[in-house]
Amino acid sequence: MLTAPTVEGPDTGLFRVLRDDGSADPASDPFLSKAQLASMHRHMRRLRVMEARMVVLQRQGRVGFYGSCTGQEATPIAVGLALAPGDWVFPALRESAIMLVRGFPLTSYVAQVFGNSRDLLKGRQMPSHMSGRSVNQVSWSSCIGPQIPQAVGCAMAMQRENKRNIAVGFSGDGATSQPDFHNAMTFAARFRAPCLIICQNNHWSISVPTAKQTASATIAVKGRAYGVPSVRVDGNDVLAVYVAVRDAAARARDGGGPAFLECVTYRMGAHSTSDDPTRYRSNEEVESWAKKDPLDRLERYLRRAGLLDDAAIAAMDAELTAEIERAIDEVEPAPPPDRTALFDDVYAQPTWPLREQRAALAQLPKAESPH
Ligand SMILES: Cc1ncc(C[n+]2csc(CCOP(=O)(O)OP(=O)(O)O)c2C)c(N)n1
Repeated sequence: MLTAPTVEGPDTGLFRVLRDDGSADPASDPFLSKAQLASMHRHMRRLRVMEARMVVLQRQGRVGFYGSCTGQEATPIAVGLALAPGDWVFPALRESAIMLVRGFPLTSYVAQVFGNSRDLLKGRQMPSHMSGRSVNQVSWSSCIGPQIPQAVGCAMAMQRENKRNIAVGFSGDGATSQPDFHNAMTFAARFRAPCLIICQNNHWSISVPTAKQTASATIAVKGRAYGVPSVRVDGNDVLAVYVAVRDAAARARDGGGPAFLECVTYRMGAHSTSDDPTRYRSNEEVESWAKKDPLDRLERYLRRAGLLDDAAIAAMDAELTAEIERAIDEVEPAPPPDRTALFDDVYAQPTWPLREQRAALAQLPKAESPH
């Protein structure tokens, strides 16, 4: 009676488009136009260059913290390109850049990292926990998990309003061991919510390897019991993630219900600037994943197709670096947020105790407050 489940399916395989030699599998190739491929590549490269710069700013003491997604760029970029305006994004820890793909200004993004008066969030969130009303993206939840049921709830609300939009909720592999993941799956399936739940399996939850926190054969099989169609995707293959998200999103929009994608990838850098990964993982492991780098994979494909060469990459990097430096130069000198902004946005109508406290704070001599 008791045997391990062996049924093979899309949740135990690995969906790929890009082959190791840089060719694309014609059976799954989305045949994007040259302009679409160029945009995809530019976004990936911009994210890589920008995050390297943000980590340096933290090391120089100019910003307090940064959490990068280096090595995992394929999923945020593919998702950003596959979504429609009006769709909602509930990120986990490494999907902030979807905002940039969907038109959020780089200067506002960088200002959030500085947390000064140019920051739309008024310096209230930790760096990297950006959100953007203009692009329907909520903040990282530092608490692991709650964004997944929130995405499902948002999808259910849009379903009731007969909208054709979807919500995407992200998790890491670690977050799939949290109760919130399972609550979200139950509700998503039962109510056929128009949502995608996407797990970026980067093999580590800070210092805990995936194998030490789940006995599931894959993360994607976790969708089976809930009745959520689930696909295991090569998360370092930007074309594969794009196809999987595009198809699942179209199905959800048409009333076909939710989907669960496991994007298999690797966090090349530290968990955040507060972490030292050399304490818990081997150089050999990191080097083996470096060979599967998502940016290299796309560039191999573009070079083979005659769409990219060394000179184009060098010119692009110079342009992107200049763009990022301009954004930093523009926002870094801004003063801190006004201290009384602390009381903004707490209630639609501030209560009298808050009004009094705000006035009292404004009276304090500047030297007595940190700002
Ligand atoms: C509820 C909760 N428990 C623990 C933590 C501490 N913590 C922060 S990030 C993290 C690991 C998350 O791992 P995963 O979901 O795999 O995402 P990744 O960081 O790998 O992208 C943990 C345990 C937290 N923030 N919230």
